[in-house]
Amino acid sequence: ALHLNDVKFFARHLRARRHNSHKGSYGNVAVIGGAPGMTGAPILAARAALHGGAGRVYVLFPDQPLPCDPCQPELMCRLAGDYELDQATLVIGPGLGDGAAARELLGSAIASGSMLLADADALNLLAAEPSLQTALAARTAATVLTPHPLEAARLLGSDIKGVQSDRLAAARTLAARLNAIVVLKGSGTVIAAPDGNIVINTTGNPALATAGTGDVLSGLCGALLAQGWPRWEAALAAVWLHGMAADVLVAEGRGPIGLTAAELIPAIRTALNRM
Ligand code: NPW
Ligand code: AMP
Ligand code: MG
Repeated sequence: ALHLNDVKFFARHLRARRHNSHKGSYGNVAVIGGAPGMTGAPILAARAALHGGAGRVYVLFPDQPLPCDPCQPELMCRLAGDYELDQATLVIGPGLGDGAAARELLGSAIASGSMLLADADALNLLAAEPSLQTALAARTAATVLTPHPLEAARLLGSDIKGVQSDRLAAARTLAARLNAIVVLKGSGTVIAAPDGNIVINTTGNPALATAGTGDVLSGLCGALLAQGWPRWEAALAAVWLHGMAADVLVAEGRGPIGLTAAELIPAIRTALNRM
């Protein structure tokens, strides 16, 4: 596997913002998640999408919508059933839960023609329903999956030990089986494509071992997809930037102990603008 350590690798996909562009030029991201008790997860993803450059960002709740995020009023919060899913790049799963509405939304998201990033509970629902896996593998629009080792184990019918003993094989198998870019998270995140391409990320550190950092990664990757990055490069760059932001914050003394997922978000924006 190639080890990812060169910013020049992605620089050609960064496009300077044209003077006469507008928010419609940078894509819509809709984050689908936030069952009661887990509303912070999609909000972190949505804030990351906004700071990652998406033109408009929605948070679509499966059951009870929050009216808005008072600390991030740019976000548009809706009941998922009231939004036409074909209008945005979809990030589904953060805090989504496993209720009936969640299952139905995942089916609709997979069936849509939109680019799709599935994380967290969306991956758990997928693991439980082979028919959804078949539908996912038949998609033509970009699909990215971002499992942590336990989510990957559920998808593979294995356990954490089995996944961690050969992380490259686990990521490769899932990418081929589900016809998706697979980001197997954890120290030394592995990014695998259905065509056999595989990379190990070199940025990041244990400051990231805290609640919500995975949700931030999913929103960031959604934002790069929405801005037109090719799927493979979007996944690689999101993982690289997320880890780089954590490395910079640790160098500044804001970690590794007690860094929060929300603090990563402005640091990711800085890393992106400096690329
Ligand atoms: P252990 O502890 O080692 O046995 P789950 P979740 C393992 C939402 N969130 N290497 C590890 O197992 C999410 O979006 C909401 C090895 C760990 O205990 C989801 O929707 C938040 N093992 C939902 O909560 C903030 C690893 O997996 C277990 C590993 C549940 O997601 C938090 C956890 O997996 C959260 O994002 C690694 N690198 N990484 C909010 N503010 O609203 C993970 N594991 O049981 O699927 O639970 O990941 O917490
Ligand atoms: P999640 O488990 O979904 O919240 O995702 C956790 C995020 O933090 C992923 O991007 C992981 O790759 C990253 N992460 C967690 N622990 C470490 C670690 N020890 N070193 C580097 N990255 C980590
Ligand atoms: Mg997670």
